[in-house]
Amino acid sequence: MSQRSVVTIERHIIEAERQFPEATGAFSNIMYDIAFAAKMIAREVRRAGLADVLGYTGEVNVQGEEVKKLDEFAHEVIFKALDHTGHLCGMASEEVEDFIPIPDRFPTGKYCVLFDPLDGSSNIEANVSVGTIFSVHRKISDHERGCAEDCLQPGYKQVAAGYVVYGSSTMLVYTTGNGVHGFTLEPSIGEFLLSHPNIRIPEKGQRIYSVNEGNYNKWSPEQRALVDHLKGADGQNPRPFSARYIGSLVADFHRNLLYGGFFMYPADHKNRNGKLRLLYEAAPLAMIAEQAGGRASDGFRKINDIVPDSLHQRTPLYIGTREHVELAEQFLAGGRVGAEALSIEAVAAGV
Ligand code: P6P
Repeated sequence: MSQRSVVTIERHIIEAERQFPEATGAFSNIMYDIAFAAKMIAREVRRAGLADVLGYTGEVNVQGEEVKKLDEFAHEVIFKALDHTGHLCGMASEEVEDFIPIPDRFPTGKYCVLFDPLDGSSNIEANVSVGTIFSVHRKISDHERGCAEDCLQPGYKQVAAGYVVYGSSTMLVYTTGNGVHGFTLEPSIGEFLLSHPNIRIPEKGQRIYSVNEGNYNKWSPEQRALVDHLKGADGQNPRPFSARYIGSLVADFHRNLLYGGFFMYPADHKNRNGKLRLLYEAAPLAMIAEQAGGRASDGFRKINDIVPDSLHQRTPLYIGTREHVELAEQFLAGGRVGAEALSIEAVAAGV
């Protein structure tokens, strides 16, 4: 019988909080509330095959996408789990165009939470994994209760970041800047149990690249050269990568986090800033990737150095195994030279 104790996410959060004597518990409560919302969403996602849940509300969100009921449900669950607690000064959600103030009837606090309530929801009807992504910042504005300025912060200022992947099991993965920890939901008791302590992207992990190659003709020559190199089409890579693309950011990222490899959503001629959102998709995942020993950039600069201008601004994203993201940056800078200029070791390693 294993002597390893069962660590719930609540216990993990409390033990982490004890490391900060000045902690008021507000931050811990936010994490509990997010975990609670995740359980509620997981239950509905598991039932997504039921006719009464699927289908469209007929409304359109800020992304111009028809809103599936589960998107809306997930947004409402997270909002209602957090709006009354007195710990937040506001929120931002993929589903809502503007900054979301705390309702006047509730007190406010010193944190704000940004979230994508159900990323990849277009995959739900195909039973493909989907996810929730969240980012936590401290209040910085002088506004009495909170305002958009509190959300418009660069990723390096995040105090916590995480995601929930609703797949064959439901996992919540988060960091507060002290490593990355994964919890798997045990549905029979309704608890997230620590299953992946101190996740690190494997140093010599799998050589996987993840990108929608259907956009190849819209990419820059440098981006095309990169992907040609990754699959050995340029004759300069003795160890071609494998391609994996789920089309669901959280699922693609989660695989890279555990196995190695990297995910790309490049800019293209139509979308000069790519498709993914900086504040509640790229930045939280970038904090996790960096905490797990990986790297996240827009192809030229670290994601978490980008100072945002608007809540829903987009960014190209390259994220995962550090060496792989750095290789992408070499190509995008146009600085990639032929194999003859690389060290013998690098060529042998198929970098
Ligand atoms: P494409 C899902 O719609 C999403 O926002 C991400 O989860 C995913 O990585 C990306 O878009 C897929 O986009 O253009 O490849 O279908």
